[in-house]
Amino acid sequence: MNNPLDNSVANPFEIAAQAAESIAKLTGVPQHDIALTLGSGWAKAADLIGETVATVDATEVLGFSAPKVQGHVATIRSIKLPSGKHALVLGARTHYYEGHGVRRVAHGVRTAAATGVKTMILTNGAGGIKETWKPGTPVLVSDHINLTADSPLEGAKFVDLTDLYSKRLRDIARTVDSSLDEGVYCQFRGPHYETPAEVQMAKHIGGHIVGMSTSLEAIAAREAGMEILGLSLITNLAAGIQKEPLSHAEVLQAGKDAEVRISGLLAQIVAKL
Ligand code: 8IG
Repeated sequence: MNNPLDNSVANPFEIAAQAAESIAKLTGVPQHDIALTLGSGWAKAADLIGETVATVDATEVLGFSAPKVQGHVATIRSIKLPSGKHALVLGARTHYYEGHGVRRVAHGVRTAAATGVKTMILTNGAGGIKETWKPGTPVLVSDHINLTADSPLEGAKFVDLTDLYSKRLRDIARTVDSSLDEGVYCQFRGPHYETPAEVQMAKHIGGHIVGMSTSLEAIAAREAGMEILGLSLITNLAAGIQKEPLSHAEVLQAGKDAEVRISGLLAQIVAKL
């Protein structure tokens, strides 16, 4: 239960470096090139992108802890792509709403960076504001609005976030599926879903997607110098956009229903990186 990241005098980058060292040891792969965080609905992609070299229980790696949400998995997988590149699949996202602070949220991407990763793929399940999006629609994240009022950066680190979600990588994704739409991701703290009024606020300030992850991780990934691809699976229309109340069970089911299709899409995108 003791997590070294919770010690405020510890250096999170040092802990990420140590975590990367154990991943190298436990997987036998000294360096990784691409990392993927698989959110709800995206888990099957891990089986499709290549050959699994090793699966590590995330709790064996420094700084990681078991996720509390049903439907989330706590493994770290090393996968060899047909291209020969090595992908690290992080099934162990810590959400901001868990209340363990931004260091734990950023630890996955910081560890990925420490293993040598240059391309970070962040996926999530999310609510859609655009009425043309049906549940099960995958969309590219074009930008974000961070509504957590927090940052994974500590101290005077003025990191540029222009083109945070790489235009180059979005263009590559659209060579796989030209119908892929894109939108601005609004990260709310959660774990409650939004009120319809909050969804209207998100819409008015330029948001298209509402979720509870990704933005803080993307900031940490950019700080670490990685290029970022963001993908959301719209599992539900946001509160008030859909007439029915939101249920976590239905959200998980929509993710399951779309999983094979969107995981295939993601695998095809990864093959082009
Ligand atoms: I799946 O409608 C999923 N995650 N904030 N709002 C927020 N997060 C979500 C939603 C949603 N659906």
